[in-house]
Amino acid sequence: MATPTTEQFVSDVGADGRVPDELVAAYREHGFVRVRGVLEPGQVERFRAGAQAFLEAHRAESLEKQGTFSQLVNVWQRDQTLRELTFDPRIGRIAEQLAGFSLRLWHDQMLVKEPHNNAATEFHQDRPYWPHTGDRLPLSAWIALVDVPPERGCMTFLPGTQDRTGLRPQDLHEEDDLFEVDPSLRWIPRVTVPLRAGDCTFHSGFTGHMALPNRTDLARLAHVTIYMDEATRYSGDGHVVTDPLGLAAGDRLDGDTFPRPWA
Ligand code: AKG
Repeated sequence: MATPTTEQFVSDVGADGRVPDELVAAYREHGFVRVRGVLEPGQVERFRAGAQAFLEAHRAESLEKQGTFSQLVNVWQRDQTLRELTFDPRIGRIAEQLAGFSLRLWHDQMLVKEPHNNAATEFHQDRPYWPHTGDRLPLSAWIALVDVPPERGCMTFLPGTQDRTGLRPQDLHEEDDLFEVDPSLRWIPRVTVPLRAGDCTFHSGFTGHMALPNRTDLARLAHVTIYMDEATRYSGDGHVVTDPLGLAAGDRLDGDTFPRPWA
């Protein structure tokens, strides 16, 4: 597979709220794309202010404690402004267009690389962490609420790795872990994708990716909405989102906890 060119994996949203067929084809081939301007400037300002206020109030509850990022999960359940962002119908419909099937919300998360955190999020796949079964390829919308150049911690992707299923979960604090799990991934050309505020990347749950350290004075504010196949069932494995729900293995992940407000 050839390394994708910028024209192949970057696009604006059309007037009809859809992305071009070529971008859908690029997502299916490479496992990630960048969509410019999914949020209008006024929305960026409002959601950024909402994210900053939520972070100030809840930073201490971060799931991640090692300084890679402040990680606040399912903010949509606790903040009306951020709920509007997670439920954004335009972003949800683009996710369904890319996936090619109906999606539910798995969870959202605010991922903030604090100023000068100087720690990368190391290469990993997302789906091995999740207690899912019976599903087709899930995907995440990683929405930039500030400009995210490489020095502020944008993401780097391993194109075409969305077909590497079945690997054990990889440690996102260990630089080499993904490559120890699958040494063939080490030599794949890497694509680094800077984002302007209001842009987002979509990446599949199996696409290998990392995020660079934040070496700037400004916090890297990202809001990630994670979508799963509507037919996804619970595998029975532990996860912070499903642990409190009293589910049995094989139950469908649906209902109000896993909504599809863009439908
Ligand atoms: C993800 O959204 O799947 C990530 O791994 C993001 C990592 C980061 O933003 O530091």
